[in-house]
Amino acid sequence: MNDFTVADLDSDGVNEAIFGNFSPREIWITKFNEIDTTFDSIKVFPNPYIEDVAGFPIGDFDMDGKTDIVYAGAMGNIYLIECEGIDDYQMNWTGILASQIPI
Ligand SMILES: [Ca+2]
Ligand SMILES: [Ca+2]
Repeated sequence: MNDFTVADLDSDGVNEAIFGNFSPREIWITKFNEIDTTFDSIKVFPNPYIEDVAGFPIGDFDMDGKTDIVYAGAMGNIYLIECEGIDDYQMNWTGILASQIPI
């Protein structure tokens, strides 16, 4: 588990946790369950590339009112997950650091 980060990602008053899993390499978003005080899995994003990832800056970087979550991989890939609604998350953008682009 990598960079366990807790925040209310969908602004519903209940905290989510997002973290990276090493084997297999995936990003997990979970939601705090107030009844049994554990985290319930909401969404798992497999890494498109075999690389370790770290993050997770959280904000509304494109100012559209929906929370954005960013993380980056060891090979220079950058990923952005956006919260589209309560418990609804989509990977909306991926990119690569400029120094990694072949010229
Ligand atoms: Ca929430
Ligand atoms: Ca946004």
